Amino acid sequence: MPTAPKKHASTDFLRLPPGGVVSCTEGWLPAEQAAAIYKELLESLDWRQLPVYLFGRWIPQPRLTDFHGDPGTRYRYAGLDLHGRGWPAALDVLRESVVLHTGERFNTVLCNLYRDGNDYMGWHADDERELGRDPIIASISLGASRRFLLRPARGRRGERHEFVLASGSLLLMAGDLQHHWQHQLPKALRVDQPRINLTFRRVSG
Ligand SMILES: O=C(O)CCC(=O)C(=O)O
Repeated sequence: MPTAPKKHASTDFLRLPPGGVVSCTEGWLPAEQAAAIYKELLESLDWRQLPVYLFGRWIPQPRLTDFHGDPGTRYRYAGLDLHGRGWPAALDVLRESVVLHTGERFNTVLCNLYRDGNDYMGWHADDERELGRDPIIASISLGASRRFLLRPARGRRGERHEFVLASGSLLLMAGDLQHHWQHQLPKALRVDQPRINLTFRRVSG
């Protein structure tokens, strides 16, 4: 049985060995702005439940997704082949803000809609080739608060860690985190409201 994760304050900075970094900033977007963007994206994005290829079979993703990026960008994971075709205005404004905040020139965003606490994302690392060796990932949360967990990747030792991601928070993952740690957004059966997550990534090739 894994031990209980170490809980972190919603504004915290973590170093996860050997060279990973996670930071969480609650209230990065003011509450009113987060609520307005949440409503706009919920209503305007093209939310779909796409099938993914995992463990040798095609299964519906346990959440809805949409993808945007600069024309010509391409992101592939779990059998999906996603192409950037430009930016809806609301996402472009957020992109500019995270670029200014981090200095990273993000050119895509993967949008996740968890309709309620039954929707989730399983353990994984963002380690696709097009993200490069040590990607910076900027993740904005909107809507219902959900738990976000980190654990050492297979073959490594260490504690589990937990953040609660509230609406308007910004989570950053950087350094070599994606090589040595995995993350997930578990089910939360008491949550009956939707949550949107936007993960800005820089892809090449
Ligand atoms: O919804 C979240 O906060 C997690 C998203 C995530 O892990 C991903 O897009 O890779």
